[in-house]
Amino acid sequence: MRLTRLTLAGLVVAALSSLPALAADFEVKMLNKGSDGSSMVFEPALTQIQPGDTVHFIAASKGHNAETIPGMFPEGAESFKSPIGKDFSFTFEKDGIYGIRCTPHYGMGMVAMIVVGEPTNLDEAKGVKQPGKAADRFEAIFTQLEAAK
Ligand SMILES: [Cu+2]
Repeated sequence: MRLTRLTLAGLVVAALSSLPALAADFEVKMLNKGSDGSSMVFEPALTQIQPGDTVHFIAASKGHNAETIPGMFPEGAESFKSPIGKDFSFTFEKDGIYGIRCTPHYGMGMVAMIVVGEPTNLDEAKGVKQPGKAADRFEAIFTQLEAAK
């Protein structure tokens, strides 16, 4: 009896561990003021996820949205542009770097990056010309991404 139970337990563990990893949820807040005092930010600026994971963009402050930056997401991936001032969720399926901007505050540097699996389009993403403060913020995010490897 005891042996049988142990065997059963072993089978259950084996079955569970062979299941694919469950999809995870992440939050990115859209804020007038970040925790470090800088204004117009997505927080965190960099989120690394796996294909099938969902990111919830939270309208913690009013007047913001989340939009994929043209040329800054993997080929074949779906682009999006969320309505201003609303929470928005997106499930990322394709590996690569997704540059995200707040449409009204792009030039003020309100940008974020979602990296799904492998950063397959790193060179293309780095090559996108960024306006104003977005250039500095993305430089910092790319540095953070390098450090996270
Ligand atoms: Cu904004």
